Amino acid sequence: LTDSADLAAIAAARDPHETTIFDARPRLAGSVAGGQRIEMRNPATGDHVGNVLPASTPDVETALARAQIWEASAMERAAILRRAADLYEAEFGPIFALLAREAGKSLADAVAELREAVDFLRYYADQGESLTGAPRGLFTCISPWNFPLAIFTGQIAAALAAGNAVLAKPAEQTPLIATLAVDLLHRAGVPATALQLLPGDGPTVGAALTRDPRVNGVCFTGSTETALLIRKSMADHLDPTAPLIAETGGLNAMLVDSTALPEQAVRDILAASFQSAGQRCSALRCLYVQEDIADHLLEMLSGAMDELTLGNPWHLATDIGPVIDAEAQADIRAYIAAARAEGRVVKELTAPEGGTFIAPTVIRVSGIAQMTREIFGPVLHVVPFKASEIDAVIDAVNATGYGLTFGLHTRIDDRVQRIIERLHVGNTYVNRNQIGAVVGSQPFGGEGLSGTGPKAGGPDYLARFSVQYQPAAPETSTA
Ligand code: TXE
Repeated sequence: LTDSADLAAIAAARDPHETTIFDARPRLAGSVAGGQRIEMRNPATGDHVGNVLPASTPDVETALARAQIWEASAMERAAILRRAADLYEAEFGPIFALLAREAGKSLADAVAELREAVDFLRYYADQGESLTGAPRGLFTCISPWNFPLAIFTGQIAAALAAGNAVLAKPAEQTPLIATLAVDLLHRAGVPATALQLLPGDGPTVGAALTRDPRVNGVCFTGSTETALLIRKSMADHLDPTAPLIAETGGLNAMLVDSTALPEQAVRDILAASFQSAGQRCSALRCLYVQEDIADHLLEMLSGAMDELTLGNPWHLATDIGPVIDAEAQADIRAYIAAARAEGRVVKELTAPEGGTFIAPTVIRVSGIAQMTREIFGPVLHVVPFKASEIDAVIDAVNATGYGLTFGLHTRIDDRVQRIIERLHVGNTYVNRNQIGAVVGSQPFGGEGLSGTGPKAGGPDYLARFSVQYQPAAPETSTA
């Protein structure tokens, strides 16, 4: 898709949807009662994008009562998931439009996100064909707004490929994209009883779907706090063998030593910190840079940041769109203001007026401080270190308790080896951008507070969706 379709074709396919008002409502295998209708607004402009009718308590009961295990053969299920992948590709116009207008995604982000969703569908379809005799049941899939198509689809595709029935609860911020996706999956042939959609908020609809004993397993991506709540609720209400597959936050770092190629490091820092307005669990939060090159690297980074275009992600020239909503914006703004008051902001762009924008910002930290809070936006912390302090840096990274991604820029082979041995993170990237998952070739997942494993898009993931699966190794301590 990305290679063959040129930008003009993509633009033409998106444009008819520029003013379309989309509608989202529960997709149930029974009649919908619905709650209070909510208007969805474009985070870049405030424009009305669509309406959502959230699921009500009777709708949750309907979904639980009507759900049925998908009784097709593994081959038939795989064929339908592949057909869904084809439909996703064919419908890229409305998908890109919604990713921009509901989730604030730039065109580059939207293209990558559609690619990932399609890859998940095809990869799990292939794997499902060789997963024989898996005990099946009812899975609740709860997803976040930051990859409202790719993560939403990946969870559902894995659970369905393994033969389960699914109740999908999308994030409050992105029900329109979720509705479009579920409609495509149904059009491809997934039965209405095997996949039901329940838009609604986490503490009511989400919580109800993780504490009903008819649910056999939960797949969750979102904050670590919510993962812990879900785990507790499952322990109180569900069968003790019910699996929880959780993918949560990160406090990701990168180490750049004085042997790194500065142009390459700067390019990767820019993408890892600011792409998707920093709203990726894999995003770079804390850059450890060797003292003797720190000023030079920061100067280059600052120049590169000046080239970024912030604005409405609908425009093809935009690099960085808004953050997801006013609440996120206020939270990140307050954090930056506190750092500014302490004189620690070393670079800050100017945010456009109107939408929920946060300008990419660099904050200096002195001493090998250990970060404690994930700021889910385009905010990079920079910590200079001395050559003698490399082990201390890695210890600080491990001490956060999170373990999702780590970037390393160095030309010293022994150092790569030594650092990887010492680090506790799920995905390490050497001399490249911390891009996250590549389905099939670079499975994605973290340790500790970052998730339960196994890695999404990897060979062991699907087995976890077998409802009586027992992990071979002890579970990690959290989430
Ligand atoms: O996450 P929540 P939010 C991190 C990031 C961000 C923070 C909060 O730091 O700032 O989390 O984001 C549902 N029972 N990440 O508030 O609340 C909720 O409706 C059942 C990292 O969006 O965890 C949504 O569908 N479900 C991350 C989903 O959980 C509940 C991506 C995620 O929402 C629930 C997003 C409950 N009690 C945020 N409460 C990543 N790893 O990429 C909420 N939900």
